[in-house]
Amino acid sequence: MQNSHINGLSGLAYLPDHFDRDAQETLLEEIRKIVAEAPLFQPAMPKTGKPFSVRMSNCGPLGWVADVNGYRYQPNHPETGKPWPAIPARLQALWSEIAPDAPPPEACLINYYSTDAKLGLHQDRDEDMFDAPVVSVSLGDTATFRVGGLNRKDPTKSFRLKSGDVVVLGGDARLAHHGVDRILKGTSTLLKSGGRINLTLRRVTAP
Ligand code: MD6
Ligand code: FE
Repeated sequence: MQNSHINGLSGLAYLPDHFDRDAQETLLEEIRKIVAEAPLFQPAMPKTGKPFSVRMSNCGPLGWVADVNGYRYQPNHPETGKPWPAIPARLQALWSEIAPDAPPPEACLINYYSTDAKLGLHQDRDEDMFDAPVVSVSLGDTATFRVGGLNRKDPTKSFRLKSGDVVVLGGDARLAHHGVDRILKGTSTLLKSGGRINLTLRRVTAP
C-alpha cells in the first residue's frame, strides 16, 4: 500500500521499509546526539496535568511542547531553555522527496515509547497551516497505528508500523485522527533496550 484512502480522504501514504537497516542505524545515531543535547521531557495534558506515557524532544527551529499552559510550538527546550538542535540532513532530504513543493520543515518531534507507552487518538493541528503534510519515521519496536477520519467518531483502521517505515498525512488526510494503541515488545533489535522512536516532521508557520 503506497497511497491509501481512509474514510474517503486521500493523502495518507504508507511507505514500508523506506529506510534500510543501515540508514536506520545512522538516523538513530543522529537522534541520540540530539537527545543528549535536548533531553527527553515528559509532556502533560493541558487541562488535567496528566502526564503522557510518551516522552518527547524536538529538533528544528521550533519544537512541540505540552504542559498545563497548553499545546504549542516554541524555539527553546522547556527544561534547559536552549534552542533545539538542527534537523538532520537526511530528514530534510526525506521531506524534500515527499513534499517537494512545500516550504522546509520547522519542527521534528521526537517521540520515545517504552514498551508500555501509547498515544491517544489525536489530530495534528497546532500548526498555522495545513498545506504541508506531516511526515513520520518509525524506529525500533513495531507499533499498532490507528487512523480514522476528520471526526473523532469516524471508523478507524489499524496497521503496523515497523522500524524504517514512513507514514505521510497530507492532502485531505492531513487532519485525520490517528494514534498509537500499543508497542509490540521485542519486535526490533535496533534499540538496545527496546521501545520505539517516532519522528514527525512538520511545517509550522506559513512562509
Ligand atoms: C507515532 N505518530 O507514530 C505517532 N502524526 O508514534 C503521529 O502522531 C503522526 O505518524 C502525524 C502524521 C503521522 C504520524
Ligand atoms: Fe500525530
